[in-house]
Amino acid sequence: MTARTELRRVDLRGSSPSTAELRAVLPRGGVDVNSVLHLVTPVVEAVRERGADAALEYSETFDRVRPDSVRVPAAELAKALDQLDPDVRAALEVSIERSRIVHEDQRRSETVTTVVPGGTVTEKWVPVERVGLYVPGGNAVYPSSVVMNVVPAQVAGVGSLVVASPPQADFGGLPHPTILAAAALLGVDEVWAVGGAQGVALLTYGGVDTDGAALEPVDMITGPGNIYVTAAKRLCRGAVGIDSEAGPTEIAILADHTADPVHVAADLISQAEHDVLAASVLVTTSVALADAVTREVAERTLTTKHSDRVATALAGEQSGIVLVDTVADGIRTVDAYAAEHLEIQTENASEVAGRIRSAGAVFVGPWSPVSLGDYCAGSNHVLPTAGCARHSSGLSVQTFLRGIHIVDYSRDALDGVAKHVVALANAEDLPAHGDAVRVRFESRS
Ligand code: HSO
Ligand code: ZN
Repeated sequence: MTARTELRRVDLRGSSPSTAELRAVLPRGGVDVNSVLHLVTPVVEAVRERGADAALEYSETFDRVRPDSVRVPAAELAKALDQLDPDVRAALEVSIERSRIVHEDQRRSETVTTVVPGGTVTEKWVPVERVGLYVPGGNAVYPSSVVMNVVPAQVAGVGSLVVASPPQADFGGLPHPTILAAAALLGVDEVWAVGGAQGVALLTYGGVDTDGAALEPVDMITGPGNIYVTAAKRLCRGAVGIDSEAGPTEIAILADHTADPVHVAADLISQAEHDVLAASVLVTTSVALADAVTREVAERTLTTKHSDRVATALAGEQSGIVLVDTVADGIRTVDAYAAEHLEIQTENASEVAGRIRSAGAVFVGPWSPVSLGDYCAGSNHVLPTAGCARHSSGLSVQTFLRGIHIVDYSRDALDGVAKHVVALANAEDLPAHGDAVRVRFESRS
């Protein structure tokens, strides 16, 4: 069955809404992660108490397959890489290479600040020791996401990496072969066949594999997943670090009369293809463009492969066309929306892009579609969704680094500031803090 699609319109022309009003009227969906916490809590608890045995039982229930072991044998990784389609391998190699170039430029170097003579604060950057990268299975088999998670972690210097992905009944209880091949191509040799909430819990608490080998817990988990995975990450946060919570994907396009409606329609559809909850939003100054995009989208939705999914996503309350008076109003609108992906299809696109304050990633002009960024731009495609771009960034080398301040003051440097430390300590009614400075300068007899 194929459905016709009509993007709903929000007409903001002639009004000047505040940021809060904009957030209220702009299309936006959302998933209620809290609503599944009660289902996920017992899974996390069972894995915390009984480790891999419990995780394997849940795999049997939810994935309908029980892998022989959690750890995927090295021979299976090699075999998957061997059998990988050569075109896909070549494309992954380009994706990895471009991603490495960009992420290598994100490396942080130590800074030493001399605050006063004899008083320095050094900031050094230390990679997280052990990271678990969650890779979904099911419909969404994304080797590109393996690249986007692994590359920044490797560039940051993370010493120990494990990829976890659900066992697939169709592949004898192993994760999808393309995921295994991507891991092998990236030089990741530790892959676990475990997914869902039980996968997140096993990464967090560790366990013992069927052959008695240790499944060591990780310090941090990154990577997208469904609502249960996200709920499990929320529950395990603290025991492990997590990246931001990934919601359904979003594309916003800020366009004027110069935009090509075919490009705009194709790009709106491209991200709607991910999920019935995906959001595709066009913000435009041009009614003629809005009309042309509406026609194009309806036509293309009929023939695109995942027609029903796309139609549902585009007809959903999270998608639509927003009409604004000027490009400046459009900038205010997309800033309030804070899209995961924002395309700028206007006159002077790079100048407009330079004025954007909130977006996970910005794609400038007619030759930088989001699909390029999904695979081969060199940028990262793990980006903040649901308006989190107002306060968060996408995955980067920084995600996997911890900054540590090293405070090193001499006697004179401490003496020079001692009275201020004592004054602030007294103001906070913490006199022992002041004493800890004062005793150092008192003569003891
Ligand atoms: N657009 C998705 C990433 C992706 N696209 C993976 C294709 N494969 C979220 O940024
Ligand atoms: Zn995508």
